Amino acid sequence: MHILSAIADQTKFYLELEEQFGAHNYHPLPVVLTRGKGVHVWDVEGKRYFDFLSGYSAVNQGHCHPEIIDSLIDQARKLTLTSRAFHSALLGEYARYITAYFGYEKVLPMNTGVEAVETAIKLCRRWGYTVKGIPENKAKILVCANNFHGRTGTVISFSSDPVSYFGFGPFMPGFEIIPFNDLNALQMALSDKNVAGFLVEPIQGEAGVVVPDEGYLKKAKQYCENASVLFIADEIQTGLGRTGKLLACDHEGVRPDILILGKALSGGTLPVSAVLADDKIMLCIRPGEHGSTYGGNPLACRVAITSLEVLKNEKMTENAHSMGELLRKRIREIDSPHICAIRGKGLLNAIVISHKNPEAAWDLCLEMKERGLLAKPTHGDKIRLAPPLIINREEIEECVFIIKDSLDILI
Ligand code: IF1
Repeated sequence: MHILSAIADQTKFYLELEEQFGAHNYHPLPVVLTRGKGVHVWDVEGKRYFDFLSGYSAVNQGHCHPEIIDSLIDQARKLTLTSRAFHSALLGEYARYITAYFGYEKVLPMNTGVEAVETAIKLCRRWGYTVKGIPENKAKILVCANNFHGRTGTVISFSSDPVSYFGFGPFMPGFEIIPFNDLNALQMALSDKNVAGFLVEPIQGEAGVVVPDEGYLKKAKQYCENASVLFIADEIQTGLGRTGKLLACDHEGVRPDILILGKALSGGTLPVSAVLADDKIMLCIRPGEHGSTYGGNPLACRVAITSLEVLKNEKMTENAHSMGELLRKRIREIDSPHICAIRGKGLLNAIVISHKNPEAAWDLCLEMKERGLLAKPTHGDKIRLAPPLIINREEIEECVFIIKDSLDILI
């Protein structure tokens, strides 16, 4: 049966509406969602699915978490935005809460993830000039091949993926791409005295959930320290319990000099991101030199506090750890010739599909959708398995059955 013929009328209507009036910058699965609760979402036909993408880790706490939504609504009725021209009663409270939560002296609030990455880059450069003494405009930031840090002009300037950067030049200078998980390459690159920072995803998400060798992050941090270079962790996707620790860096006891958070900081309700650092770094930026209209707004502050509270109170990080172990164990037991790898930490996982048909991973995702599980392929052959962190044992077992049965379409 041709795939499109299986698409019901209502769904078709919305797909066409988007196709006609929306920019064509995405290629989503043909499913139109209207409702979410916990680990589930429902489409316009009323069909229920397990969400194995979790908004790319923005809904770690589960869809429409009742306490997060209560905070959102309650605060929305009181005050939503002041701009930073005035103080709000919530910014200070939030700043105290999040800095204590992660153990830093200061926070700089932004909105989207990429804005927080931009902020970290500016902060690092500024520190490089004012503290490290790098000559003006010579600061260099090391990044990793196959990185994903967002979509702005600066950030795509150091992407190694042509799909992200091609046709969008000219590009921002001042970055050097080194291989990920390669300590020798890092060591060599650090010999340049103008290096101010090393920006890294502790586990590369978009690259297909690439987990570095044990000890890589710890050694990398040491090398950076020895070279007076800031270790900047992009934990936008890996942070907030996703990998079975509060931060992915915690797996190796590494404390980044600059920590970047986003996504699940609002439990999927609105864009809330943050940059955390100690005074000696953060105070390099002075009044008027950086900011954002919405950054640190009262609604975001209130929602972020609750999102962090429920993460801790409901032990979601611990659950991500144990459910992740179970998921990988069960997937390994499937023993299909078409799953050539399962990797990940906690509930940030990917399977790699090997098949003569290059569309196999996409077809498998369509089949899983028919059977009630939503996941999305990347780079053709990888499928991310990243449900909300509140998923339980029975649900994992049920989902593994769905994946196992769906594999039958790959003959
Ligand atoms: C898209 C991927 C995930 C991120 C890290 C910064 C950002 C992201 C480590 C920027 C964003 C998203 C954005 C989304 C797809 C998605 C993604 F597949 F592209 F790689 F999650 F894995 N740092 N990741 O993962 O955050 O500005 O979007 O809030 O289509 O761009 P943002």
